[in-house]
Amino acid sequence: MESIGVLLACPMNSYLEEELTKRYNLFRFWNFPDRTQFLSQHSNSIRAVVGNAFAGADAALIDALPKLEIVSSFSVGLDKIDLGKCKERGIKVTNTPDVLTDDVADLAIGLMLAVLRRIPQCDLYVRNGLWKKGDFRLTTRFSGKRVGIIGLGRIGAAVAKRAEAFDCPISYYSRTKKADSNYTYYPSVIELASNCDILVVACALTEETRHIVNREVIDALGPKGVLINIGRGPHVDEPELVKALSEGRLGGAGLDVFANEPHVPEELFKLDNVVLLPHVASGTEETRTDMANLVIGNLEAHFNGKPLLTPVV
Ligand code: 8YV
Repeated sequence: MESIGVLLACPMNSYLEEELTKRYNLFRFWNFPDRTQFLSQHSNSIRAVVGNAFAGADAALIDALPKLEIVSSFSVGLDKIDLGKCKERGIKVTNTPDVLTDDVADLAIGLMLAVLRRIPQCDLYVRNGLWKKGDFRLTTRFSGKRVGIIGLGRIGAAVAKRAEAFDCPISYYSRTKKADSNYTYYPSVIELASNCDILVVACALTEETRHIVNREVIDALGPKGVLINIGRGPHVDEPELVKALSEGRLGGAGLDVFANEPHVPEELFKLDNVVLLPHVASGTEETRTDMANLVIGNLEAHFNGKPLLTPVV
């Protein structure tokens, strides 16, 4: 399959890159600063794009690749891919569901504990020698807190399962009530936020869910409430979040994702009630290898005329 051209949208995983290089004629998009020139030279040989949460295949890129057959994403999220355009053109799309669910849900619980029990601050307290001067201040219990989840898909359900083990009552918002769930359903995010202590964003990013956490929702969560975002930055109105945290209208936040990664609003650095992570929820050796194997498996299935492993479109 040496002659099949595959475009890797941005650097994402060295094992994936090696395996793709063994199998395909791999173009690393970031090595070509003049993209117009690159596309005019190579567009006819590219039959697959591999993207991730940061760079995928937008309408312009799809339009520029007349031979594109498949977009295989190294992510479960599909927000960087123009799915409508892919459908129109008959381009297949795959992602990496399931393999990352446990890690992302683990990290969501980690963020809840980190924010409420102030784990990063405690660590700094010891490192900075402050313990010798006195005990760390009291924090807030996590067990038993009411956890509200936006989006009860694979990841949302895995967060719920873990939070249940901490005796947390679970409620959720989704477009429709899940017939097979015993958790409390709220038909609006405002109602969910008004009735929980910790609000978790775990839904897909679409036009409907962009800014699903807005000022009203933040105010409904309130000065004792905590927001956990393991979805996408644009799920949250970030300037409103920063304002609410700074003004004490929101109790705290644990954020793995931001509106304009890797840029994080600097106002957040000064705040003691936030824990900030560099989009690492799926970032374990084990999961990233599984994700890479899914990307490769999907490409191989496609180019060998076999059923895709995790088709989206
Ligand atoms: C990754 C993600 O951080 O799966 C997703 O949607 O956001 C993450 O797993 C990313 O795609 C890895 O580069």
